[in-house]
Amino acid sequence: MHDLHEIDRARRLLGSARRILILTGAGVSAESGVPTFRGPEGLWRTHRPEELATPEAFQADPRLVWEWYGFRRERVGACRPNSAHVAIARLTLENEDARLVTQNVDGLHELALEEAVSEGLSLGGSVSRAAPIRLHGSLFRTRCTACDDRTSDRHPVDAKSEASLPRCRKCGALLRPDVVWFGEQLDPEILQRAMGAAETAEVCLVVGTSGLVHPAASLPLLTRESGGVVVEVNTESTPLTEVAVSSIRGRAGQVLPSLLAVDRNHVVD
Ligand code: BV8
Ligand code: ZN
Repeated sequence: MHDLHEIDRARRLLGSARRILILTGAGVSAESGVPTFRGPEGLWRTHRPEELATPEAFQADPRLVWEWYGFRRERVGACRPNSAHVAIARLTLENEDARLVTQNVDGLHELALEEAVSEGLSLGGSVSRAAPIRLHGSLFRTRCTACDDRTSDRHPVDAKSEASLPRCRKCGALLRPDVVWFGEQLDPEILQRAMGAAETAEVCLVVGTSGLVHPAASLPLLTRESGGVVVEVNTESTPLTEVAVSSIRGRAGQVLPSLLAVDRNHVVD
């Protein structure tokens, strides 16, 4: 059973804070059925994600890499946001000083936000501000390898042959998934926004990340260096546990609804 004392302490920290940064990783989508990177299903056939999610792998065998992204698109396309995604969407709609930064490319945060808005939960807050800052791109977007045209694309991928792979609607060149691969720089504007949110946050809530991939894993350190505190939710301890003032062992879908259901007006100091 979760450490209720720890959850209560974290609730107080979150309840008395305005400027909150939420940083999520694959663990927040685990209960939706999305395989994590380091979890048991992280392995795709005989390839480690770090091997396939590289420009070198795409250069060497675009058909194999597209087959992997096609598999993930199909798998993730059948998944629904879970109660952790919903709790986060509500907090970012309720509190205009809350920011969501995600490493996930599964689009489940966006789906949870759309549904919260359609349930009338936008409470006049601007939805665009509540939208997740996507550090590593999206499974459901493509980018042209020649003219850099970017577009959303939820179609199944035909990776039977190189000739059947997705092509650019503008110049006909080969498309690639619009994600950030290992060894590639993140979009500077997106990284700047994420670092800005980390520097000004009073609390950085880190949910379901192993904290091994940079620069994402350095954002909570930035919050701490800027005088804020780190709260972690993970089923296991991670390299970020030692920088957290509160680290809750539990599944995001079970912990976040109670952790974030903070009535801002009645938080007793
Ligand atoms: C870059 C998109 C400039 C593609 C991804 C500094 C030190 C060391 C290395 C580096 C460094 N700086 C740069 C590097 C290199 C590299 C890196 O970090 N390598 C790692 C492996 C050591 N970084 C880069 O290449 C970045 N680019 O820095 O450019 C540069 C370049 C070269 C050299 C210097 C500078 C680009 C990184 C982005 C790569 N793209 N994704 C795709 O998805 O296909 S990363 C991808 O993997 C995800 O987006 C995510 O970021 C990462 C997986 O991590 P998690 O999401 O945390 O998932 P994981 O499975 O690991 O953990 C899940 C956690 O959840 C676990 O802790 C588990 O316990 C927990 N959990 C499970 N279930 C639950 C749960 N928790 C709660 N509830 C549950 N139910
Ligand atoms: Zn093109």
